[in-house]
Amino acid sequence: DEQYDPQALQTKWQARWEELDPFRANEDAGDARPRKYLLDMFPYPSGDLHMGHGEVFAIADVVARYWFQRGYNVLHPIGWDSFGLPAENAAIKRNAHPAEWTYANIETQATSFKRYAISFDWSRRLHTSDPEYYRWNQWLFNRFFERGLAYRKGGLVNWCPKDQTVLANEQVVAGRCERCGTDVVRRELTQWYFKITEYADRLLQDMDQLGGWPERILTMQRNWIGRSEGADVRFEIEGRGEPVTVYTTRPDTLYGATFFVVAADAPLAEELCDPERLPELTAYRSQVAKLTDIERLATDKEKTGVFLGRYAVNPVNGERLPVWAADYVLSGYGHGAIMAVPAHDQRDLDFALKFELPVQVVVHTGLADPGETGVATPGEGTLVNSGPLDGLSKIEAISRIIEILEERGAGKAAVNYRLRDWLLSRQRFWGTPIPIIHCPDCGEVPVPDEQLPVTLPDLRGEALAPKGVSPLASAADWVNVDCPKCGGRALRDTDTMDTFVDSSWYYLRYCSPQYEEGPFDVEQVRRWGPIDQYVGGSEHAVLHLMYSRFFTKVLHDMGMVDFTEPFVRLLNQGEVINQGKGMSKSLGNGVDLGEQIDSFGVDAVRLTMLFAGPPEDDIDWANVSPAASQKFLARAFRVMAEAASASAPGTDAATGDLELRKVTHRTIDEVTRLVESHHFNVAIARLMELTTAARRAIDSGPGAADPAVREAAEALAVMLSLVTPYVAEEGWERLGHGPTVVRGGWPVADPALLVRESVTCVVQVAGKVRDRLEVSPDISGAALEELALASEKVRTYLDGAPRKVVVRAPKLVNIVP
Ligand code: ANZ
Ligand code: ZN
Repeated sequence: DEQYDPQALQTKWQARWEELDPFRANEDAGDARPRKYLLDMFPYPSGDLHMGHGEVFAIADVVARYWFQRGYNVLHPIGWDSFGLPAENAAIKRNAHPAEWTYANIETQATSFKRYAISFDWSRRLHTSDPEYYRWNQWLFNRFFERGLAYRKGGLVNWCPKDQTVLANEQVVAGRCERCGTDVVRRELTQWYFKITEYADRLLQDMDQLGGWPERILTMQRNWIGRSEGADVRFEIEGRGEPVTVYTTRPDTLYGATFFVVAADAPLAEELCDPERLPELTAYRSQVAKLTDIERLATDKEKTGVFLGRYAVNPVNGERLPVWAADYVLSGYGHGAIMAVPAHDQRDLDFALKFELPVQVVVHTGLADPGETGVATPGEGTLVNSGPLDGLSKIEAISRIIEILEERGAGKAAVNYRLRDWLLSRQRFWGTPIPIIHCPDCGEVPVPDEQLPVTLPDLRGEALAPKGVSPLASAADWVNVDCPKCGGRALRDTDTMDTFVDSSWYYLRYCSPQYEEGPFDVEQVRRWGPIDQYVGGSEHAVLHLMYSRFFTKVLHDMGMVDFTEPFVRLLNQGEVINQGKGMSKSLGNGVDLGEQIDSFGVDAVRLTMLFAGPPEDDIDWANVSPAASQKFLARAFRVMAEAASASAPGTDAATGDLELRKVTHRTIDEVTRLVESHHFNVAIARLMELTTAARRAIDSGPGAADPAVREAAEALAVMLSLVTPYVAEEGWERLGHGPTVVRGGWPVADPALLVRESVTCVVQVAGKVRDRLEVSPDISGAALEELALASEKVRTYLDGAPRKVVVRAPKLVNIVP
């Protein structure tokens, strides 16, 4: 028979799919099929597709193709997240426009996606850098602005000196720019923000809808939101009319406060400072300005600070607390000031020991005196030296002190969040212009909806180089406009939006990508949303995945979507690494997806990606063998081809070889469950076993013409089509079906063929039979041992871990207690 020729199959079937367009979603309301919406995180067009893309899109494609086979009306769209810095840097280097590089790369990736056989509905393709798309970023910005959810404020922001732009907190990783790794500095700027903090509680609460998300991501989001409960306590400041409020999670320790600290960079520090000490404070502040929040909070950092020459008054005992300015208190957190309790807070203790401030124990924990050991005791205990709180436990003392503070009007229970508002402005060119006009008389005036989009001016090359202000500022005739309200001379806002705005709602646009009356057709989103399965990297845990959830909630409040969470299930794929390390130019261990495909064919590369392990695990390309995958595919191809030429479609399988039929139906049954639970690697192993069984039946069993062989080959074609669509299409066509295997129909296992013999295993404890287990004849020793030790009957005879377990699979387990 013919040889398996992957490249020939690719040429043939890619052209067929182009013609047949088999992956179109049907948006008609009259289509009664149940719908499924599958989404891959859309790519950034940084060049051609890389190995990471090869993995994530292969994973998602299995799910999509499974749903096609099951008869769903599937939405599986693709687009590009095409605004961003790299395009701009490339344009500066080549003296070109960022659009040239961007759209050329998009075409390259689109071509590669088609070859890679991903089941996209190409008619819904979108690019966020198209004015037809970013127009709606601006429209949404206007809605947020109207609702008070977009606002401008001055303050210290994270600044990347290399990219010459601000960064959101989420984009600062261990004090460095997430994109280029440069140390981030702090800068005072007036910037646009989205008020995500207003949604902090709902972002937490709605996590109970996210049972289909990895626990790890939920934990990261929970920590990022950082909700804590405690109290706001008001301290009078000597010589100042207004009290200063502090936030504390330990109001029970109020009697142990021995000093008071304000954030060095907060305006309050300057205001409270004794004029004589002002030069010292000013010098200190310039030092602090160089540090990021993370550095400032680091527990091992040497404590620094300046005494301001003032005193705060403890509201419960009237004690005078010296007021200091220090960097370990952050201006953007709580109220930017704290009561310091050195006995029970390590940072306060480090500070107290350095500056010789008193340490007062107020919670007796049974541990040694922190003033002597230098180790604070933050744990549970009994209150001492605390007047009315003495003898109470920590929890009791917290409620009691809050009552006392409330009675005196000196404080109240309070909740605090670590989450900050989303800093939106970027001083870069290749993004969505913020649709605001600054008028000297009317202030911030949104560009009226009917004048959107505000398109980017035509700048290229050097004009785009980072200058610390947005390149848009240099386009004079773009910047100078008439105020939409009063008609007077006014200026456009020259910042562009963080590109995470683009990706916060793209999944809604896919439901009606050409819609012109709004960002999306509400009716279509009602039909398709929310997304049944989202697939993408965990690097977006607190960025994209938090912002999208926030946008969805705002849109829900606007009455535009009827759900509050966008992604019902989330799958985070692992990384593709090589020789145990991430691929990089400097390590010289990069593997090129295109080259792998040229050498082994698309099917073999996809199979290798999916067979390497569970989708969540990293794949070390040094440990896998696309050549072996190709060999398997050649075997599967021959089984299908030989069955095809030996029998005609429609033969009655019931008359076929029973042994092979059992294998086929067991495989269908297991693969169905394995695909649904995303155990794709195990599903592939089962398909390999089925191929071997069919081969054996052809060579040394009933022969290729047996109806059971055809049945096996047809099931193989459909199941393989999820992973290796080219060889599956060819097999399916040869077996006499068509025009495509995409909707060939998922095979159904016959329950009568699933009964599997079992054997009885005897479990003995200390030589006496205590239980009997029905197990599969080919159970592994380890699995059998686990089963035996889990038996309730056995466990009543065990006291702790057994001393020894002897396993003779499948018939005997002997436990020595
Ligand atoms: C007194 C105290 C005593 C505190 C004690 C802790 C232990 P979370 O849980 O993260 O919300 N804090 C408050 N505002 C701060 C700021 N702007 N910068 C740095 N630290 C600040 O932490 C709340 C605790 O962090 C607060 O409770 C406060 O210290 C500190 F035995 O107040 B605590
Ligand atoms: Zn005006």
